[in-house]
Amino acid sequence: MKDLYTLPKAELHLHIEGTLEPELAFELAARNGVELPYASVEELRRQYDFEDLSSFLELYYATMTVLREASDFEALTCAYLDRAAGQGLRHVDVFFDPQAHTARGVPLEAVIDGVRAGLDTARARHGITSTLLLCFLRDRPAAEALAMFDALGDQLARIDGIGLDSAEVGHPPALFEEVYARARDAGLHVVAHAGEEAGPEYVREALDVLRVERVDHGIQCLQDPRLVERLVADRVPLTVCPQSNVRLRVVRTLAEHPVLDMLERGLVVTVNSDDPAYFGGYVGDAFQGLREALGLTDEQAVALARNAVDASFADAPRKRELH
Ligand code: ES4
Ligand code: ZN
Repeated sequence: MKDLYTLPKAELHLHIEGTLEPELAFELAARNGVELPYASVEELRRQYDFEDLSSFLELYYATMTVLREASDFEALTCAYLDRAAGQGLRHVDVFFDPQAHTARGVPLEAVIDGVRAGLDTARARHGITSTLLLCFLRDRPAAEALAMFDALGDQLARIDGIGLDSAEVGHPPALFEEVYARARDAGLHVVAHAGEEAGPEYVREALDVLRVERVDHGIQCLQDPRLVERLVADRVPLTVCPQSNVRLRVVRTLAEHPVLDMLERGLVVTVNSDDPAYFGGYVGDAFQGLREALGLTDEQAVALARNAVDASFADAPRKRELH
């Protein structure tokens, strides 16, 4: 059997703020004089028993307040990539949540400087290539997303695409039609979370109104056979995150996760870690978990890894190199 930790992999659904391990959170809290409402690393880790997406997001946003300087974002990004390099990561399309930082007075430029510096280091140190995707928070007003996009200025050239994340139910994709149109006009890649907690209609809207190239999560498409047919026919990649789905109680157990059925039905499925510091594993762990819980075969593992390279935003020569 293949070693799933050395199998070369691309990761397409990874929130950089979701790679913040408790140890680094406490280190940065001390450095920046930020008070975390927990006495220790252990106590923070004990909070990682989530009811649903919103209970996770509450902790996610609270803990990331320790990130204040460009150097903090650089340390975060380097730590993630050093770790993921040891699990076979070769390329990553990285999400970040700028509104969660600018709302606290951290300049967008500092965030991008730090993350980009970390990505450059990983390229030099590990040969890992990457792109950077700016996510809008869907539970904040669409006008705020639009204002941020219009104010990007010099920063526009430093991002490769946009995404849409945070609390899904009640915040449908169509609210963000305008900012997606502008991003597409600017030549950016466009993706969106849809069908994580909300139903297939959110996936359809992301495709029809936002015209996304990939759907993040998307697993609720299974409630609608005609939508599944469409996703198969149009070869729309889905960035599935099995561990995340279990930890946020979207799926009861890993053994019941539909990801391999989806693959066998012809959906262009990829496997990703989402917020690895919070959900118990990096991308190699995600593959290994599927082997242990679902009997992932070597052929399926190779198919998933190949789908991720094809669906990534790596440039064409790099994709050929990764094949
Ligand atoms: C997220 Cl798992 C998930 N879903 C939606 N938004 C997010 N932001 C970070 N992780
Ligand atoms: Zn996500």
